[in-house]
Amino acid sequence: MRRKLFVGNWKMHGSLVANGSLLRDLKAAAWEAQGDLAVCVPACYLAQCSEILIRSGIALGAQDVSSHTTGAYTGEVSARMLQDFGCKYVIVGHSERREYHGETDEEIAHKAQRAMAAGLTPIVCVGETLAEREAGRTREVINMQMDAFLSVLEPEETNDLIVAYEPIWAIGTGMTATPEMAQEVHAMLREKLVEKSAEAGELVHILYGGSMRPKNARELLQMPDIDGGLIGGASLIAADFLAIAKSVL
Ligand code: 3PY
Repeated sequence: MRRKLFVGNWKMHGSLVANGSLLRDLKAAAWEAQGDLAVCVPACYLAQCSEILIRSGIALGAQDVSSHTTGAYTGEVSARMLQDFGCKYVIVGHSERREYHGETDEEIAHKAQRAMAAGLTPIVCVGETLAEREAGRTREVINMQMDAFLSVLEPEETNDLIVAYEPIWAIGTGMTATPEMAQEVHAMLREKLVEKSAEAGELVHILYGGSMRPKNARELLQMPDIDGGLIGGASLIAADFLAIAKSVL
């Protein structure tokens, strides 16, 4: 039985003052969550957040990592650097990075490998666009994205990652996949994991990320292959993030 996991993706939001108050509110009520909590914060706030979260039980993560280990890569942050700040997780291949920064499946696979080599758990995001869904290409697109990173991992390494299904058409648009639509894709994702390793099929968390909110969380979280959420906007409000994390029956 996989324990639910709720990961906040703060995106490019926050300030020293706002982060302090959000994390203090979260820490005070984290015991109410029916699962594990983590926040993926902008890189420049890792030091601040790491200090506030010490001994809180709330894990820290980053939103991206370099596909290189070290060297002349201006602006990049390596997996080792993230590990220095106590990161447990790093989001890899979020649709916003694929779309606005041209990240390819190949680069995303390298990022996931770098993260794992440094002892971090990559949260690898996959998802289809509205046009791809409407053309009936969801399975094909998801399989391609999964194959890209699964093919560079050994079967036993596959146990140590997290997959997030982010239907691109449901990000920042207010549209949400119905629980049944989401479950259908999560089941496909689990099939792909099982093909690689039966153990990974059992162990790997598959999070739903696409406008998860307090009002839709309960129904989504009832689905057998939805193991938690990668939560955007709602994770910036402590009460909303916690309300989602309490929506488990
Ligand atoms: C969203 O919920 O909008 C996200 O992109 C989560 O990563």
